[in-house]
This record gives sequence, structure tokens and C-alpha cells, in this order.
Amino acid sequence: MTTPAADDHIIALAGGVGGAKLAEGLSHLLGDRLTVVVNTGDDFEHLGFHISPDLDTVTYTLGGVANSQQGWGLEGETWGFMEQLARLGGPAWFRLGDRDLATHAYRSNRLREGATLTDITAELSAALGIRSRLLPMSDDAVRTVIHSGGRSIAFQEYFVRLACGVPVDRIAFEGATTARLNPAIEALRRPAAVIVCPSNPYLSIDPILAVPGARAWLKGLGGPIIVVSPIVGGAAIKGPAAKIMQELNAPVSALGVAAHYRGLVDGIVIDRCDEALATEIAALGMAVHVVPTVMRSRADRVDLAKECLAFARQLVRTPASQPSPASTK
Ligand code: FO1
Repeated sequence: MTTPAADDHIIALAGGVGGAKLAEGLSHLLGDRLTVVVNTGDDFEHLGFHISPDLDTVTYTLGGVANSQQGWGLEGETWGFMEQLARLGGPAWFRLGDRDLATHAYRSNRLREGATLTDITAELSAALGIRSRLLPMSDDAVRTVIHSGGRSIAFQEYFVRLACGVPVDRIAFEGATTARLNPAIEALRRPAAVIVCPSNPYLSIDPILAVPGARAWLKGLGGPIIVVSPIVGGAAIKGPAAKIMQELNAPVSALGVAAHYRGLVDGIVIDRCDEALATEIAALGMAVHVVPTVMRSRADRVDLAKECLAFARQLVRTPASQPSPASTK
């Protein structure tokens, strides 16, 4: 964090349902002044398709077509393909809706034609009328692998097939050491701020940070970096974040999230119910902003996005104003 940024472009990091919700609020406010860097550690090959679940979730959410109940997949989906697949004895544990299938077929076909994941993501988001830019963290394969009791488990096997029902000893990102950070990310101009969405720190954001050069790129941007805690009142809003933190012996709280991002972020947004943790978090060397963070409605997404932008603005150092360690609203 050095000088104020030259423009009001914002970069968000996201993966999964919670992250996509805030990205949608930001996209509503910023349109083409938002770039979302998306986790691809969850990607896998299934039934001959290349599936990019977090890119799908962010694309469908920003495109206004995501299934509002489950957060992933499409609204008003039909399941004829899955019914027939099950009848044939095919693998039915990973559910591909009839219309969702078109995304996977389109992506897989374009990859075979030689297009990059970045090109294809741009094509799919343009087709859904998305004005913000979505960028996969890398065009190279990085695969999240869960190590549990001596077994290595591919991410979707862990997340969907096993319903996160085995203890996590360690998480690895295969391919990360040789993957190249998306060149389109490296080329981004300096933003006013980076916002780490309330995505799972271990499963959605760490894979992005594991790509060589990603941390240095973030730190070198020069704007404030803030994170929104996905842990509220000691529990995750959705998904296994709290369970994983417990298994990895991290405090299951906004303080644990803050400690995880210590040294990377300049500020954290925590929920009102965690206000008592603000002083302890500020002692880690980051500013704290306390607001309602649970996004139940579209209006909540936009409100939280506004709060993040206002908080980030406060953190831009100017000679006259230094950021305060804690703020509440
Ligand atoms: N999540 C599930 O819990 N069950 C599924 O069958 C499932 C299918 C699926 C298909 C396409 C897609 O883009 C996402 C899908 N997801 C499913 C969600 C996905 O597993 C998770 O959202 C992420 O990988 C975790 O962020």
C-alpha cells in the first residue's frame, strides 16, 4: 500500500458461491471497471468434458442465471441427461444439468480447437451479457488435491462425492509450481483496490495465491488489499471452511481468517456479530471494518460491495490521512 491509485478499477479474487455473490454486487456497481480473478483449482475432466466449477459459478452469478437455491448451476435446470446417464450406469455423483452441459461442451470443444481458458471465459461471459472481466488464475492446469489419512483425493471427489466427509490433513495444488500466472492478470493496470471475496481461504483463494508470482503481483499493485471474512460467528455461511479450519488447527473465527491472510491484506471486513474480535485482529496489523456481511438478497450483495469499496478508499494512504486500525459502522 503506497500511493493512491490512478483510476477506480477494482480487482476481486473469488471462487465458489460466497465469493460469486460479492463479485455480483461489485459488478453491479462497477460494470467494466471490475476484473474478477477466479480459482481454477477445482477444475477437472469428467465424462470427457473440461469442467471449471468456480468459473461457471461466477459466470452464472454475474450473468444473473445461477440457481438461487444451490448457488451453482443454472436456474430452472432440467436433468434428463443425468437420468439417462444413471440408467446407463454412468457416474451420476457429479450432477450436470441439461443446459449447464452446453457450457461444458462449449468449453471442451474450444479447448480442443486451441483456445485458452481465458479466451473461452471471455466468450462465455460475453454471451451472458457480463460487463465485468472474468479471468481464470492461470491457463495452465492447477489441481487442488486433498490429503486425508494417507490418501490423495481429487478435489471434486472430496467436495461432491465424499461431501467433504473425510478429515483434511493437508491441501496441495498440483501443477502450481510450473503453472504460469494468467498473462492477462500480469497485464492489469494498477487498481484502486483488491478485494478478496468471502470465498473459502483454503480451497478457493489459496490456489490462486499458489500460482508462482501471484503474491508478488498482488503486493506489487500498490493499492490496498482487503478481504471479507467468510467465517461469521464461528461458522461458515456455506461449505466446509469452518470444518477445514478446525481440522488444520486454525481458530474457527474471523480472527483465524485474519491470521491466514496476515502479511498479505491491509484490511478485513468482519460481521457485526464478530465485533468483539476487532481489537485482537487489528493487533495483527490490519485495519478492521465491521458491517453486516451475510448476503441473503441481491440488495445485501450490493450493500456489502459498497462497504468494501468505501473501506478500501479509507485505506489508501495519503500524506494527510493514515488508515485507522479499526472502524465500525
Ligand atoms: N456441487 C455439488 O455439491 N454437487 C454437484 O453435483 C455439483 C455439480 C456441478 C456441476 C457443474 C458446476 O459448475 C459445479 C457443480 N457443483 C456441484 C459445484 C462445485 O462442486 C463447487 O461449487 C465448487 O467446486 C466449490 O467451490
